[in-house]
Amino acid sequence: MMNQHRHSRYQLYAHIGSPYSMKMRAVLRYRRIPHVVRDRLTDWAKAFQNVKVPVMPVLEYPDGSFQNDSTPLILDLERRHSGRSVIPDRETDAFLAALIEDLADEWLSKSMYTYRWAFPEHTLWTGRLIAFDQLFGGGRVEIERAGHDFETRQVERNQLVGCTEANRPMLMHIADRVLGALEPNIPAQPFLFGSRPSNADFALFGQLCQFTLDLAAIAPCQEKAPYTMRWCHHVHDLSGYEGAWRTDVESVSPAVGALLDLAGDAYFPFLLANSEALEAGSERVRIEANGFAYEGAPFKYQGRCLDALRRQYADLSEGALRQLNPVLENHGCLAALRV
Ligand SMILES: N[C@@H](CCC(=O)N[C@@H](CS)C(=O)NCC(=O)O)C(=O)O
Repeated sequence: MMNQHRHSRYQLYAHIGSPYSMKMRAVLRYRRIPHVVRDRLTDWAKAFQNVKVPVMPVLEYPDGSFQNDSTPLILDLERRHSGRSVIPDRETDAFLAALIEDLADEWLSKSMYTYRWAFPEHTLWTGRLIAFDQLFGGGRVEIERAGHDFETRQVERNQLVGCTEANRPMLMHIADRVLGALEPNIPAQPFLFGSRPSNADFALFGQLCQFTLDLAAIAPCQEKAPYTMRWCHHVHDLSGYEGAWRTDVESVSPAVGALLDLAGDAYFPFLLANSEALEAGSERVRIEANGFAYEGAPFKYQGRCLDALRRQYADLSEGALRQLNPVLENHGCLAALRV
């Protein structure tokens, strides 16, 4: 949608407590794409009027048009700006990065939401701090009133997004698996596909950087994964960082295999069950994995995620498929991608 306003820079409507906002801000900073960040509630109202689905972040382009949804936004920025690309140059790595980006955005996000909104002893604290971010002024009374309203709304959504008491063990397991995949590897190799950050690294970072903010997450995550938590503070601003994609003699980070195992064990079963429920018109999705269960409502958006991954898989070259198929098979990801 066009707008009369013209800016020389991108405007990112975003906030600190939004994982996808932090993902986009980190990509813009790393890529050195000139932008400003608009993080007040009053700014968002304008941004939300200009997009179909009112979710954060929203990016206003220099020509005055607006878009949101971080995954396609990152790809669009790749088309518009050269240099410091975040999509791995190897076709096989680019596919794995897209898969891991999806896992972070759609599955790790449920752990993030649970840590934030499903521990009742902490939600008032979080609501107030997010209201402070949104208002940044106006006084304590106003912040605490707004914080209470925000907390109430977000806690009510726990049921909808699957962050229930019954799902908590599974959602804590997902967070532990991701931290367990990254922590032993980050000190030697901070990124997944070489010494350079990819869309997958930024997506993981978006969710994980929230674990540095929320009371329920801080202590256990710092204890289990101190380097990964510290890594988040670096990834917030990699504007001065230089790295390279791996060479032919270097392998991907061992974290990639561990993340693919999680995708094979639980994320693909969830995506398949979700798509089946959508097709059958059923109101429940239920999976079991690694001794844990997850049950929730189906989502059309995640149905489209599976379709997009399958399309990307179907578009791979013969050479890429020869290399990737045994890897995907090994980690339990192949069957869901082949249709
Ligand atoms: N797929 C979107 C997801 C964006 C999203 O869910 N944003 C959250 C905040 S992090 C949101 O705005 N939720 C709606 C709400 O809070 O009303 C993306 O990658 O950008």
